[in-house]
This record gives sequence, structure tokens and C-alpha cells, in this order.
Amino acid sequence: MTETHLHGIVYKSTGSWYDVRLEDGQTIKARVKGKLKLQNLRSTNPIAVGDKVLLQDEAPDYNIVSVLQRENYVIRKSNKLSKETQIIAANIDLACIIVSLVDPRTSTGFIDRFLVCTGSYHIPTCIVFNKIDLYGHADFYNEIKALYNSLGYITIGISATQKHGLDELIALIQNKTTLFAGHSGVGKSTLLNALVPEAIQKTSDVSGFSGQGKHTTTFAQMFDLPGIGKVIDTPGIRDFGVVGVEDTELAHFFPEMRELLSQCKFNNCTHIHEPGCAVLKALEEGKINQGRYYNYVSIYNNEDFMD
Ligand SMILES: Nc1nc2c(ncn2[C@@H]2O[C@H](COP(=O)(O)OP(=O)(O)OP(=O)(O)O)[C@@H](O)[C@H]2O)c(=O)[nH]1
Ligand SMILES: [Mg+2]
Ligand SMILES: [Zn+2]
Repeated sequence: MTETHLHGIVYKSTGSWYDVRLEDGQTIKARVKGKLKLQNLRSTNPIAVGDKVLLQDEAPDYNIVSVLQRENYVIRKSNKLSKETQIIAANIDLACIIVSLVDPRTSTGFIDRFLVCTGSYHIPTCIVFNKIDLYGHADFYNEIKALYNSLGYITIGISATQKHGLDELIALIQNKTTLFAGHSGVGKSTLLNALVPEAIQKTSDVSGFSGQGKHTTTFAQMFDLPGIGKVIDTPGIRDFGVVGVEDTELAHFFPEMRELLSQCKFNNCTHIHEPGCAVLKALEEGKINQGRYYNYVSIYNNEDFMD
């Protein structure tokens, strides 16, 4: 029966229609008719960009009949009130969180939540600081970059508009499937455009009034960049609620805590109030960054959303 099935990779998802690249290289439009064989995962989008799918050719349409087991995915809780989750992309080799320290500013709370998510799937992750042309005196930038480097994360400073730092980024994403994610207006699409000869994505100014992005990109989409690799550009997200990481394992995804866990007095230590906690001791001694620890507690307490 499976002989009639075609294999494809989802390149774009609008929710009702999907652009799927078939094995022969052609891109077709497909949809889901009837019941989809799903992994048991409740998400607002059952099919994400990067998903490998099986399809049936039911001319004039193609019908997606199942989603193959994902190697990994980046998932977030999209809303405080509902339990719904959103898969941002699947089957990626590298996750780039595109951040800016100004216009709009990305908080370390957002960065740390993203890192917990990708860390829990062992997805190599790079923090891309964009708009460095706007940083002025760069003390804070240098500090934050050094912090994440010291924790073992890859960081890159770029300016997408000035095409600064792009060679380093290109070397990193070479021959990979890379996700670009981050707040609206940080320059994800501008960066994508900077990597190709002619613009392929729409971009727009950050609002002068609110300093926020305008949610220009509305659907996630994968692009084949000749000589570089595949890049998935995604719509800007405001909050990143952590999904699927148990309280008891959260500290494992903070590298500076992970290495201390065996030294805590209690093996079910939450590292928040227990006596004999090696994490609290390291914090007191200034060996753990306070902001990082604060973010740990905030994630532990499920304070995932801005009000
Ligand atoms: N100064 C400066 N501006 C930049 C840089 N990169 C992007 N921008 C500007 O930031 C604004 C937003 O860029 P976009 O590429 O649309 O942002 P985005 O992250 O794709 O936003 P969404 O699609 O809404 O998620 C545009 O006006 C860009 O020109 C940069 O390196 N420096
Ligand atoms: Mg965009
Ligand atoms: Zn502890």
C-alpha cells in the first residue's frame, strides 16, 4: 500500500495549505484531507515546516496522510491561557535565535527559555546578535556575549543591513537546515535577504511608536540558499513558554547548574531553598550569573508570559 505514497518535506505552512518539496525536486501544494496519522502531541499546528511527510497523489490535489517521526523540533507554549503549543520547526540541524539588544530589545529571559527548549532536544544553538551597528558603546553587549560563550553557547555578532559578520554566520550554517527564530523586528528576514543576491522575503521597519516589530513574516518558510544551505524564516514571536521540560530536569538545561547537581545534598533539590544546595552556594560565591539564576527560577515558576 505504501508504494502509492510519495515522500516530501514541508517548506511552507499556512495552516490549510502546505508547500511540500517532493523527492524529485518539484514543489507542490498539499493539504490534509481526512484524518492525519499523528504523533501524540497536542499542538495548534500538527504539521510544521521541516516535517517529513507521506503524501498521496489525488489529482488535482496532493493529500498529506502522515507525518514521519521527528528527529527534533522547537516547540513553545503560545498562550498563557490555553495549553496549546506551537511547533516552530522540525528536523533542524541548527537553531539560531536572532536577538537584538535594541529596537526591539530581546531579554535574557527570552534567550534562556529558547536555550532550554533547544537544549532539551540537543539541538545545537547559536545566539545571533543582530543590529550591532546600533549598539553604540558596547559594554552590555560584550558582557552578555561573554556570559553565553562561557556557558558553551556559540554567539555571533552581525549587522544584517551593513552585511557585517555574515561570513562567520555562513560558515556556521553551511550545508545545514537552520532555523531563524526571535521577536518580531529583530531582522530575521533582513538577514535571510542579506544571504542571497536578491531579496526573497518582505521586511518592514520597527514601529517608532512602540519600538516593536510589525509581524511582517506571517508564515514559517524554508528556503534553499544556493551554496549555503536551508534556512527556515519564521514569524516573530513575543513569548516563549517552555514546554515538555519537567521541573526536576530544568537545571540540566542550564549548563552552569548541570555540573553542580551531583553535589547538592538532596537529590530532588530544586535549587531554590534547600540547605546544602551546590547551586545556591555557587550563586552566593558569584560563580553563577544572577540573571541566569533569576531566569531559572522564573521558568521553574512558569512565569513564561509578559503581561
Ligand atoms: N540598523 C539595523 N537595522 C536592521 C538590521 N537588520 C534588520 N534591520 C531592520 O529591522 C527592521 C525589521 O527587520 P525584519 O527583517 O522585517 O524583521 P523580522 O525579524 O523578519 O520581523 P518579523 O517578520 O515581523 O518577525 C527593518 O527595518 C530592517 O531594516 C541591522 O543589522 N541593523
Ligand atoms: Mg520577517
Ligand atoms: Zn540544589
